[in-house]
Amino acid sequence: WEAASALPFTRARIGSFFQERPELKNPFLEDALLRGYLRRHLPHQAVFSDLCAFGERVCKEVDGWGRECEVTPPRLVHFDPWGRRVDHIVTSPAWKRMKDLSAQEGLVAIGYERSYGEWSRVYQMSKLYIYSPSSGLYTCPLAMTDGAAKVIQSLGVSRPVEEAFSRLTSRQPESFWTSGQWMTERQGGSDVASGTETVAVPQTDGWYKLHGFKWFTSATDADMTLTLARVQDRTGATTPGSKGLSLFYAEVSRGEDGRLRGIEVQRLKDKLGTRQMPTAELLLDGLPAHRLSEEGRGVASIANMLTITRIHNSVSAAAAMRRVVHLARDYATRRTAFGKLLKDHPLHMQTLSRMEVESRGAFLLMMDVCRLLGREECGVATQLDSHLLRLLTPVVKLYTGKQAVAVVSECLESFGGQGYIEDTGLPGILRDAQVLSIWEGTTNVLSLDVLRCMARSSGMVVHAYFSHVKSLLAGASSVSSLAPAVKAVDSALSELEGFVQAAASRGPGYLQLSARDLAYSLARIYTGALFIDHACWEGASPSDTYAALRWCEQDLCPVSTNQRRGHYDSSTTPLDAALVFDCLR
Ligand code: UCC
Ligand code: FAD
Repeated sequence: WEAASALPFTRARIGSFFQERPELKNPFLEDALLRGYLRRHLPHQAVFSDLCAFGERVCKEVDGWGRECEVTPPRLVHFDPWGRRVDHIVTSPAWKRMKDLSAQEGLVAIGYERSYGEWSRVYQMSKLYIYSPSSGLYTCPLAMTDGAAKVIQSLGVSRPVEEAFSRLTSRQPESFWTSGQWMTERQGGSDVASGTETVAVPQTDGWYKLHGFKWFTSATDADMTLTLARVQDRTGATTPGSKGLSLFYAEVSRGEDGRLRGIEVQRLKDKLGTRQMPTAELLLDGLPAHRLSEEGRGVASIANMLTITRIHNSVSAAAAMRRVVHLARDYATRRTAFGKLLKDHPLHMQTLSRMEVESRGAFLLMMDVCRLLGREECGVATQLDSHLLRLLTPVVKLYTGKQAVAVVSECLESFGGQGYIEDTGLPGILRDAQVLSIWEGTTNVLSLDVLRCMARSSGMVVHAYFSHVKSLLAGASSVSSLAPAVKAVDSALSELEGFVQAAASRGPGYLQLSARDLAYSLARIYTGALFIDHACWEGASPSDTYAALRWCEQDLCPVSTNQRRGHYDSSTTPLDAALVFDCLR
């Protein structure tokens, strides 16, 4: 050392210990539940080979691109050097590679090729689940692309949108298009019916020109979009509310002068997360558009898109949870504290196992909704399946969106201080998770959607829910190791049934106050039944049983608990408001 210190020049010594980083391994091979689920429901060698190869590509190649998207966010160039307005959204090369990869891997196409019949959606979403946390948020344009294809298919693939449909579902990178979904305006993203000011002016050729301002438009580098507007009559008048909204198709293209046709990009949003992806404010100034829906049927017609994007949201939520737990588990085998690896500290393992249970629950609920979607699209859905799909789509979106924020936040702590350091890539997962409960319908708005769909079906949706959960439990009646879980779900189901019957006579105010807890109860009970059903499968492992027991130990029916506490009585409303505004006394 003395000899070294005598040297006139030497590099600073900063110690010899460097912590090994958590390693991302093949996310397909690392996921016992995903592989078990597919072995049970979709035991096709070609599917396994494809997912295994894709998982390898994700961890070796794509994850790096995702990181590149994060550190090279999009930027907006308003003017060219000579002062001409160009509105170029400049994205990273990695973002463009994601587009090509999405086509090649069939990330949208698989859902429309239907090579595996009613299980095709499960296959497609398994692939997206592996991809999502490494995708640099490219799953956002893919969700909207899938949603747009679904809307076009449901309304009829005919002129002028048949080319768009074939591009949205193409496996050829040079033909593949992505779509936007422009619904939100300054006055309201939840209350679209009141918030939409955009008008559609009829043209002599049957097309329209749109004039309005879209306040949030994500992945704005898309090739086309679906959007809502109010058709003007000859006097320039429009119909207010939901009945005045129609659905339009528009291409995002440039004229010979290089300017966007009928669009000005006002600015890009400065966001907490999802920074990899451009989200813009757009002035529509004569955007040429084709009316896709009947006049006044805009919301009902875009509902198919909402179903698809909400399911994609749940896939991303479940995938974010899976990814952080995967990395935390690997880190626990590399990091030493108090003389032993983290994995040998029982309290640390208990913490990770609780997150594992949450992430498994999200996976099972999300996959079941994908299963139902696949059945409906292949024409094999029973009425019960269709009711369940309608009910569980908002439920899975709202529940997994919230779970993702909680699990990812908790999980960052398991990396200690490194979980807070930007260039580990970990904080970005939390920032991105935060949006999952906001866009595509906030938690409250979706809870109210659950109420509406229950109310409008004259009891059919509720009946479908109860009878399906009961049938899942019946399959486990003779499995003694699962008895405590079965008992817990069964009794929560009875409480829920009691609540639904009693609440019907309490009026809309009472029901609205219960909406969020009701949606959570629907999610937890149904997921409990799915855990039990999966643990009964002959290929299940002891960990599947343990996870089922653990899930079912929580309060499965918070709506009943809070009803007993009087949380939905009308007397609470002024008290809640007084509490919130207490500072104004
Ligand atoms: O946020 C956005 C994009 C983000 C980027 C994409 C991310 C994708 C995931 C990526 C993962 C990485 S786009 C903006 C999303 N915006 C929303 O989700 C809006 C939230 N607000 C609602 O959902 C509201 O409940 C509304 C707008 C649907 C309420 O509208 P109305 O007109 O007041 O509602 P009504 O009267 O209940 O519904 C009108 C019609 C009815 O049909 P008919 O007339 O036949 O009775 C309803 O049954 O629409 C039907 N309908 C539905 N049908 C309404 N909602 C649904 C539904 N969810 N499913 C089926
Ligand atoms: P508000 O509707 O004002 O809601 C504010 C609060 O009030 C919420 O907590 C909500 O739950 C609550 N609330 C509202 N109504 C009720 C009620 N009846 N009862 C109880 N509580 C209620 N939109 C697009 O159309 N296209 C896009 O591509 C797009 N991309 C986005 C990207 C990002 C990153 C973000 C953050 C948003 C994006 N959005 C997009 C907009 C998004 O869909 C809306 O922000 C969202 O739907 C909420 O609407 P809002 O912002 O108007 O909130």
